[in-house]
Amino acid sequence: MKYKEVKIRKRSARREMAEKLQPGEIHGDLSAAGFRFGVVVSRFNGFITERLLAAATDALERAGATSKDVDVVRVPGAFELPLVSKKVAATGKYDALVAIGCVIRGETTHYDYVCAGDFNAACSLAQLDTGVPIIFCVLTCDTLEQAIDRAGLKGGNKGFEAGLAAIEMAHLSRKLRANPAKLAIIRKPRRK
Ligand code: INI
Repeated sequence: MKYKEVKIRKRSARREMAEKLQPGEIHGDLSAAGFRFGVVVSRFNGFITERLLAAATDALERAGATSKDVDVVRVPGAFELPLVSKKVAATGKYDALVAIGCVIRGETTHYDYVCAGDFNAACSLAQLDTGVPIIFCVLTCDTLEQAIDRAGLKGGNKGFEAGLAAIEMAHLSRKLRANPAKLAIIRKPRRK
């Protein structure tokens, strides 16, 4: 057998193996039963945030959550979302949170100051610190029309998507829960 032919056969065998490989898959289901959710909602731009909240709780309810499984916590504005979300997550009562807000660029520069607080990064940090998934459902829009589109009109409702994401992440987190015994081994100090 010629060298070139051997090479081609090897390559096609490798490709065949790759095609046959059926990797195990870990994913979050979309059933909310047996989980607890916290929804932190900003009062600012309430016309929008209330619609996002209604859609998020609708998603949770349709997936099997009951009233006792969902708590709503209200904050003044988007700027307050990270701190309060972190505090709510740290209670250990919830499997996932949804942080809801709406920032609209207005005529003043206040929008820029609110965004400069980088509540997106702060919410990310809060979920990494607490280990509780925090779904970021903050609309950042140039106009009220854009916000309305994303809160139930042309752009669908981002609150509903956030509710579904919270359910999926609650499942996934439970599946990937760390084994304390294994963590203790990893953290064991090295012998000198
Ligand atoms: N809060 C919002 O949630 N959205 C906005 O568009 C907004 N703007 O543009 O001012 C806003 N400001 C309030 C801010 O979030 C705080 O609540 C306030 O600054 C007190 O800390």
